[in-house]
Amino acid sequence: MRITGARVIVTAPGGLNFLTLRIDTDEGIYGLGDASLFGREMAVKACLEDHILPSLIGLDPARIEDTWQMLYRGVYWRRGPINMTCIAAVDMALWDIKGKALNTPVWNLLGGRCREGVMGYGHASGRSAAETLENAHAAIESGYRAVRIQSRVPGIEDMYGVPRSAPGRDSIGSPWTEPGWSSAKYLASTPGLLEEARRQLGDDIHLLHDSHHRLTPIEAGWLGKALEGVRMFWLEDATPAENQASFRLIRQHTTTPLAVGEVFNTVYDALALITEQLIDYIRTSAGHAGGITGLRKIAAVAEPHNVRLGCHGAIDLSPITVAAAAHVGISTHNFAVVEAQQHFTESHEVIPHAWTFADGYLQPGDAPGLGVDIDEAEAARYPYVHRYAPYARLEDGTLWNY
Ligand code: CS2
Ligand code: MG
Repeated sequence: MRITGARVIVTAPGGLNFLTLRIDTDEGIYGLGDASLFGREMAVKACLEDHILPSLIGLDPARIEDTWQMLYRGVYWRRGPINMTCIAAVDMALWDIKGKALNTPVWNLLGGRCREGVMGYGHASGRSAAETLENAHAAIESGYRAVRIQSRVPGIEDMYGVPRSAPGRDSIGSPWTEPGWSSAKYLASTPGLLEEARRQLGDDIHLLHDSHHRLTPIEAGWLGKALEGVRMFWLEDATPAENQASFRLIRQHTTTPLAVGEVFNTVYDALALITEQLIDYIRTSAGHAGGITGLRKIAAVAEPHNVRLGCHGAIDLSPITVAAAAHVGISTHNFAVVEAQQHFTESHEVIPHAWTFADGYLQPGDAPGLGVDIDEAEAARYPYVHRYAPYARLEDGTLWNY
């Protein structure tokens, strides 16, 4: 079998941009990969079309590891979100082709099932603690056993860390500013929110929370310590993690489990965090960390260090990345949970898939390959939307971590 063609399909169901890579072969089998990268998707498209896809023509699609190494080591400028998202898309498409050619689901090629289902966590957000907890109850009634609790901070106008489309303040066309962030106000209200969530939701529900990079390491240590009585499943992105040593400081102050890594794209971004057991969950996704191959490399390093995968899965990652998470999740021992935020209906129509989510668990399905497709007529109904993630600023106007 040989690769004969490759192209990128851009679509924006629900206003969120998905890039889908399709790789075609001389035996009529094609594979799909997710190349979405919120806010930088056109850079990924250019990198694929101008630099990577031409180099794939004529290659044997069965040589997944060799192709991955060619695109990783063979390119002088290694790592980075754009490069690794390109590699991710190619990798997912090649695994899809291999499964289709062998008429078996990718999870079977990865070693078969090692669990009955992949636990997913839902989002419960709101403009107040009461509204957030109402949504948490609703998420649990819909079947989730794990819920991320995230509320607007009293005294701060905007919700943090969730794409917002308030009329006139939307991110379409130019960056918008999320003003007035105050970690003091956030720290004053968050322990109470999560204590109330535990009181209302009981001990059997896994509670997660995302600080979304907003805290300093010592503030993160304080918050983790304040939450120990809540017994969180995890506290996510407590502080920006470029300086991995920051987590040594946090670890000294708290036993609250820590999750980090949705913005990481190789194992090297988290090597100290993993090998020194400074975190408990690594959040890298197949879509941004080099695909299924990249994710399995991270999982292999993480396993002996008691770190488990908790893949990023917000709705700006396409249903194809959800499929990859399901295949890796069902067949990888140290996989704990996947973010299973509900996609827009139109996203499922554009990208039909064999994976299902019910009663809190994701199932990859038994379709050959990744069990995904793209309806290009549907995709054409949702043209690209030039949109940005917001800029966060402190009360004094200082530019802060989004
Ligand atoms: C968040 C994401 O889901 C999460 O954990 O951090 O919503 C994140 O803000 C977006 O995926 C960024 O594109
Ligand atoms: Mg997050």
